[in-house]
Amino acid sequence: MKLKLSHAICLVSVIAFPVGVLAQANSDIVISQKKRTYAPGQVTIQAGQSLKIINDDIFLHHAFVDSDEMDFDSGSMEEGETRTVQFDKRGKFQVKCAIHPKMNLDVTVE
Ligand SMILES: [Cu+2]
Repeated sequence: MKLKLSHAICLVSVIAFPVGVLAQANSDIVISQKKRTYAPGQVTIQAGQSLKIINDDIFLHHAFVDSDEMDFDSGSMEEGETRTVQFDKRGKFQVKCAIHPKMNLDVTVE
C-alpha cells in the first residue's frame, strides 16, 4: 500500500511540473489553433512576453489582435506555420481570426 501511494505522488509531480514551468518561465506560451479554436482560450502574461501561435489545424487561419493599442496581423497561416506576437502594453486584448469569426483568445497582460 505504501508503494502504491508513493507512485501516486510521483505521478502527480510529473503532471504538475510542466504547468509550473509554463507559469513561471518568461518564455513563449504556445497557442494551438486546432479545430478552429484557440487553445488555451485565455492566457495571462507579463508585459513583454510573447505568444507563439501555431497552426496545428487542417484549415488556413489568419490571426490578428483586435485593438487600437497594438498592431499584429499574422497574414494567412498555412498548416504547420507559426507566428510570434509580443505584448508590450498592459491591458486586455483579443486575438481573433479573420477567417473564422468565432475564434477568440483573451489575453490579459499584467
Ligand atoms: Cu481561423
